Amino acid sequence: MKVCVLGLGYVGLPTSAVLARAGHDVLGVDINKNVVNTINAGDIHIYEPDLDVLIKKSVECKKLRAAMVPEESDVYLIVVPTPLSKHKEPDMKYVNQVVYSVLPHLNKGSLLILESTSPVGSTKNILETIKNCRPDLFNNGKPEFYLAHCPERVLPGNVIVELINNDRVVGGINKESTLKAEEFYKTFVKGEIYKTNSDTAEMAKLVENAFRDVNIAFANELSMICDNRDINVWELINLANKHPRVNILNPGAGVGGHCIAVDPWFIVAQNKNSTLIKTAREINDSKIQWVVDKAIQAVSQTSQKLCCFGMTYKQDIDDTREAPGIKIAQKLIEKFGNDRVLCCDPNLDSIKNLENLELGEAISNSDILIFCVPHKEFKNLDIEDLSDKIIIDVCGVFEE
Ligand code: SAJ
Repeated sequence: MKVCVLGLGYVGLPTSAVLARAGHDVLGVDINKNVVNTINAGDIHIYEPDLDVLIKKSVECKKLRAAMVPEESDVYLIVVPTPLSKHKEPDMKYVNQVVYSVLPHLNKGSLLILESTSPVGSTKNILETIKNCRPDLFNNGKPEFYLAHCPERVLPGNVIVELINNDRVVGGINKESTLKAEEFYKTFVKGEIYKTNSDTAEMAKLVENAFRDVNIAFANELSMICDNRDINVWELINLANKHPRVNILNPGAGVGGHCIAVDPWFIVAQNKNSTLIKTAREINDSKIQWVVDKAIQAVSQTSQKLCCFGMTYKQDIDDTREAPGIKIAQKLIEKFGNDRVLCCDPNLDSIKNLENLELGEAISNSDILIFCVPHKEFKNLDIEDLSDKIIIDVCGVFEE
């Protein structure tokens, strides 16, 4: 099939590569000219294990090419960002833009799939747009094309493996669309494909990430409750998890990344009753300030220097999107100034607007060490060697 993938980011590019490997003729579309040129040269603009080899091969054997505008295809996949507006509402402008860009190319029999994480009702809204602009694609009010939502569910760092092996949920605007989308995913997915309607598919993705956020909030709340008591929260969670039906997640410096800290707001924006989901978001966001306050309380002399360790949004990756460590460092710099606040992340070459010190140098130059994510390099440190330092370990680096 000829497949047009709209958006060549963290999910769209690996998806294009996997589709090309499965034998489809793939056109990747992106509004960024540099991205298009990079892909056409057989290179990549994002890091993801094994992606470079796959893209190079797909481009060389002419199964994948990139362009700035879509072309007539059998399948269109929308994989563009759906960011959060400053009012914490989903911003659908990129989805709307690509929908308008494919409208002239749609035919009777075309399959259009929305993969971007979207608020409930988004796929039906696309149907309305098509109805208004392309009435020729309807017969007695019935669409003669196929339209479905199939949320992406991949974990950054393991995208290629998960794109193929994860189970998928597909939800069409009607039964025919669901079946058509299922048939398409079966050409490259080994996991199970579960069929539902488009509203449920949209909500499933939001709920998966909200579930995780609520559970992390529980762990974060516990860590704040246990602080200043003779209770080590890590030991506590470990003990509670011995119960056969309890599985508490890990507290940390806050929740980062582009999914878990964002998607639950899509539910809150549409539902005034989602008190628990909203509160969980607030607890996880507040953890950042809590860490900052703890660091401020630890300072007893103006000569002391503080260092934040771990500037990515989680351990052992190089992605800094919404990283709590960066926010903590920025707040501490506001309070103490650039000279007294240092940063260290062995996974990053540089950190935007912050100086990144090598691990040994960072330790020897600071008095108060704040660990924000448990990178393996930090776990290898011997706490005995740090006995002259004040350690704020909010992510369990030194726990079993
Ligand atoms: N975190 C904790 N405690 C924990 C687990 C995570 O504080 O016990 C923090 C992490 O440090 C990080 C944040 O939560 O800051 C998110 O990390 P994550 O590993 O839970 O999730 P992401 O954002 O890397 O990827 C998630 C995945 N969703 C789930 O695991 C439910 C992935 O499957 C989704 O496809 C992806 O979001 C997405 O695109 O929505």
